[in-house]
Amino acid sequence: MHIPMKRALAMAVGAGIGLAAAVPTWAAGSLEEVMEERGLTQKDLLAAAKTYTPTGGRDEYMVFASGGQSGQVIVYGIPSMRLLKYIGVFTPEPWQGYGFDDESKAVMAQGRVRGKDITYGDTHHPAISETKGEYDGQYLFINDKANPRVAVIDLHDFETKQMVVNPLFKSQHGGAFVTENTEYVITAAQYAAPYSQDFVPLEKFNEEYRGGITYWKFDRDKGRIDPSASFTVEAPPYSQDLSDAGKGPSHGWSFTNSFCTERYIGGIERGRPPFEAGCSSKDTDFLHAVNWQKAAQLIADGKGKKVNGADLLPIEVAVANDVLFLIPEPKSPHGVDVTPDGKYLVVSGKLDSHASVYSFEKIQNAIKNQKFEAKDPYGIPIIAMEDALHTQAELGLGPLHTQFDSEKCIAYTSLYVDSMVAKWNYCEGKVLDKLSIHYNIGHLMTMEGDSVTPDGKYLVALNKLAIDRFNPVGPLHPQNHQLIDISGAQMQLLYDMPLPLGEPHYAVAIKADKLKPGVRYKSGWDSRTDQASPYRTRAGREKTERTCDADGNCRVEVYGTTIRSHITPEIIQVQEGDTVSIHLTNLERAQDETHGFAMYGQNVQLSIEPGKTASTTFVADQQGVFPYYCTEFCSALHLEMQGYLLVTPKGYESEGLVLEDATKYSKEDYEGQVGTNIDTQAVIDMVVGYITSHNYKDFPTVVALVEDATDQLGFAEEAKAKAKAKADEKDWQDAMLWANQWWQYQVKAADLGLRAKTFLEENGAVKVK
Ligand code: K7E
Ligand code: CUA
Repeated sequence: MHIPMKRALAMAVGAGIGLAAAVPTWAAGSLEEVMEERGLTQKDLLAAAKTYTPTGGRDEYMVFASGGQSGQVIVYGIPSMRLLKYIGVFTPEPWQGYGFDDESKAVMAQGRVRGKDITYGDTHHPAISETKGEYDGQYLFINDKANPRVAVIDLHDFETKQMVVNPLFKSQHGGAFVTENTEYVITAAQYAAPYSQDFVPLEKFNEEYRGGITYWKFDRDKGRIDPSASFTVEAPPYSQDLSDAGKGPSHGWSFTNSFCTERYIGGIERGRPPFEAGCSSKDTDFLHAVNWQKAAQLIADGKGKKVNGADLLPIEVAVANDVLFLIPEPKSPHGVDVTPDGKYLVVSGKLDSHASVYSFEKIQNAIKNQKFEAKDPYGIPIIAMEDALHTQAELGLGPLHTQFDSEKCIAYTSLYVDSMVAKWNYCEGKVLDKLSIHYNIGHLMTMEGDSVTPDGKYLVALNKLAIDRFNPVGPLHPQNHQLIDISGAQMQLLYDMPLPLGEPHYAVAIKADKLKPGVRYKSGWDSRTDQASPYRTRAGREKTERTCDADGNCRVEVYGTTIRSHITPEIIQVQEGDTVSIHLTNLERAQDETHGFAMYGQNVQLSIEPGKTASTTFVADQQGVFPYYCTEFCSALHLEMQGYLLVTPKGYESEGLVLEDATKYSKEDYEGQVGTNIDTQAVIDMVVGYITSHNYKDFPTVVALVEDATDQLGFAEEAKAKAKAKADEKDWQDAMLWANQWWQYQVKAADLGLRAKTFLEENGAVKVK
């Protein structure tokens, strides 16, 4: 029954896998013909040439985009705009076992709010960790607006490692923004609320509702936020919005916008004008400037107070120590962005057609001279706008966010109402170019645009609406990321990418070669704690343990393994009512040989990447038969990667039945199989001969494949010994089955060997003497 597979394998090897050199036959039409047929212009072709990435090609930049209401992070490449990954963050992501395995459930449990599981997030602003203001590619942070949380993603494996819940806020939009060396991750409250968890009437809004800005201490050695070393600077109940950290000369400071400084509290149902009127009646709101370095010192000196167990720097203390200042900013501001040199801050008011450029130096002079125009109702000094302003530029309608170019003084600002991007000079306040986008741009992003040395090159417009850009898919449209070439004097639109996930809000792009993700875990690794798993299991050490307490509550612990193409154990028998934990270690070392684990009726789905140990725990509360299997098509015998959980009724007694195979094998079957195995070995030897006669050690990919193939051949030897032993006993049934298992390992080794050989052929390996 294995003949076709065997033949195919032998033929493929015999032909030396010549397929790679074949020329595709569909490319018959000339460029002109294709252009005419598809109605393409020269400009389209140029755009295509700038984005098209041939098979095997890599992108220059990697983008981490917020998945908005999906609670995820989306990873894609630039310039190809090819999607690479969704990272489960605040939302379960079954493909990754996220929110299903015990290890990631423990991460999600850190994000509980008032004891409740929150299984979605409203992600807004991703931030890459920085060293001296440069993206270092180690960590990614992202906030949840709806529930005031921040998540830490390790870019070593692109997995979410931690969630922290803000102990004071009830929403948190302005985050995550990192300081120059990722000392802190900054988040700001949005909708003011009492710090207390108790009911406080809206009538006490001015006195008891508060905003704030939180500085989450990041412990780089541990790769985790340390809540005990984090603190919040108290702020009035203005709706704090986006923030940015100072850099260079302004390092040590941070800046946070606000809106609704009217402190309007709505109430249409009480006959009052609505929020949107009451929150936009003044011509200016307040930019908050915070000396966080001094704030941290004050907290360390014990000048703060504990609220809900967290360190808070009260407004009075902040004001008395020159930590907190306000500066008027025009109308309903949204973005605040510090320029790469750290000298200026660009602020845009949604209801103002200008972008306002504030000078950090002027702000500092005003503070030094104690030159304030007034104090706000909470006693915070207000620096007059004209004392802080460097310049203003009339950009267009609805300016929101600003990003920077590699060229000095050049910035790009999104115009929400106009649906345009404005390129302008913020030193001189002069508009240089404008480009229409589709439609209603929110954030925009240049390559490494938040760092001290932006690369420019490309810009992505993160649009709120797609409307008519794509084939219709019902009332809920995809999002639209538009790629724009900004390398020339004039911006050129290159590509529209539909994103079928939540509203993107913000994205960050890093030079791809700064990322150094691993391809496997150390064997038996808990990827969420980044430590060896207490449940790690080695080959041959698989076991199932059942223990019961005095009350007769029983636990079954299964220590299992997965490797192509079997799950050990293949039969798990428990009793109705048992709590069952299954811990599986993927023994593979080969790149991309992930195994999954899904089970009927128990909401179980694991993703076990090479080296990982993942666990699932459930109560087997109903008797029955529950098949389980691997969910990744990992080898030719993937479908056979299966097993049974048998949940017996309480007190079940075995009837003493014997497991019997439905197919019987003879001595001839055994000898036939052994013959095949010997032929297969000849094929393997040939491939090995090819590999070892070339400089394969110069290719790490091939070295890894060879290691894995060597493992498989080791298993083949073990199976061969078992087959021989059974043959000596004249147990032809088991001898045949072990001989077949021996062959299965050979096939896997041959598959790996062929992959290695093809790689060598395609990558110019040379013969060694
Ligand atoms: Cu959508 Cu930065 Cu949350 Cu602006 S935010 S658009
Ligand atoms: Cu492992 Cu399919």
